[in-house]
Amino acid sequence: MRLAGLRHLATLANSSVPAAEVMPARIRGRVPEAIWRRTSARLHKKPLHPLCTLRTEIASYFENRHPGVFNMHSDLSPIVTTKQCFDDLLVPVDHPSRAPTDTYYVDDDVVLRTHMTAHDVAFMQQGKTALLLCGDVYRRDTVDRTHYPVFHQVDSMRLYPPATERALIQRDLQADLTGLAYHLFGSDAKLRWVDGYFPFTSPSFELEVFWEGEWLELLGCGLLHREVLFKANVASDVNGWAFGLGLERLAMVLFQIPDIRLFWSEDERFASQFSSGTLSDRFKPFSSFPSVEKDISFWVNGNFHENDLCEIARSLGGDLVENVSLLDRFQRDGNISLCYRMVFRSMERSLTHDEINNIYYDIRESVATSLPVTLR
Ligand code: FA5
Ligand code: MG
Repeated sequence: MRLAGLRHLATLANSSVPAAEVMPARIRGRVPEAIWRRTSARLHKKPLHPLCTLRTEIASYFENRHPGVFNMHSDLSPIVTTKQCFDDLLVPVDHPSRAPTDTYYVDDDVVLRTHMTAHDVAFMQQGKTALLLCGDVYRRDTVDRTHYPVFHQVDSMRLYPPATERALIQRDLQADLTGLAYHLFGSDAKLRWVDGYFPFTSPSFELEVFWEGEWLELLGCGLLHREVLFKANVASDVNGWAFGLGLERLAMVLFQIPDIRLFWSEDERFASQFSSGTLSDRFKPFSSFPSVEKDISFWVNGNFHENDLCEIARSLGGDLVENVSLLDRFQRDGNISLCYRMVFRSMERSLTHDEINNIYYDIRESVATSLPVTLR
């Protein structure tokens, strides 16, 4: 009964997200409260927010290039089934991305979507032949400047008339995407295609842009796998492409935003810098406040996963946690000892040592009681 209800929620293609406060406890399931609160933030729909600006910029690029072809959907609920998120997309049952250390499970077969591609099969089943989707996606991950457990993606899919040659579809896909990259980075941008791997596309590619001395991954894409099209009830002589890109890393580069936590800042000094709502906005850091570092060392007794430590640090320290990284690892008498450094910093103010000590001791206590480790 309970699972049936959740599955129903997960399959409502256009259901909007209930605010966290009204989300029944049974639906929150195993997802931490701090993560649930993010499901109602909808930064990609917040006027003048850099993620919203980037979303509309991408939508208008496709609208200009192919008038009336792509409709953008930005209000899909992030609660999906494991079938939508993984099975329909041929992600193997033992694939690491499905593990509870990487994915937020609401229940055994209901998750917070880890990518927007989770919606593609349902739309194809409804007969849609072209899509642009934008929304928040959730992944348990490490903690640093470019990783946050919630980020945003734009995903797209297009099916072609029966018997269209696959080579032509691939050329079309790559032309649309290099065009998008030139639109975002300027017509003199340096781009390259590299081979990629996704279970749901074949062949698969990644597009990279050379930016400030580094090749940066922009997006993943490919021709939809025959088996996925079959699951979507698409005729056997119809083919198409799909792509997905992460908005935060792109926005960090384009707007010069140095830390991914800033997208969640309520500080006026952040918002006020994006008043034009165009790609020409540039972020100037309001100031850099000093960091406070705390180390935690423990013996590992069982199946320890770094993401669990990061989750505890995020849950108790919130956005004050800037980085969690392994500092030292050694082995004695067959036992493994790990030492992690946690860096705390506010984007908005100076931290006091008392404040951080309190968080630090809460983290220690939670680690000692909920992870398979013995503190040293
Ligand atoms: C996917 O999520 C695929 N669904 C993309 C796709 C769609 C491929 C359709 C083919 C066809 P990936 O896990 O690589 O792929 O993520 C896509 C983008 O999201 C990456 O290029 C990156 O920009 C961004 N991204 C991934 N992980 C994070 C993270 N933790 N924080 C911020 N951005 C991230
Ligand atoms: Mg990737």
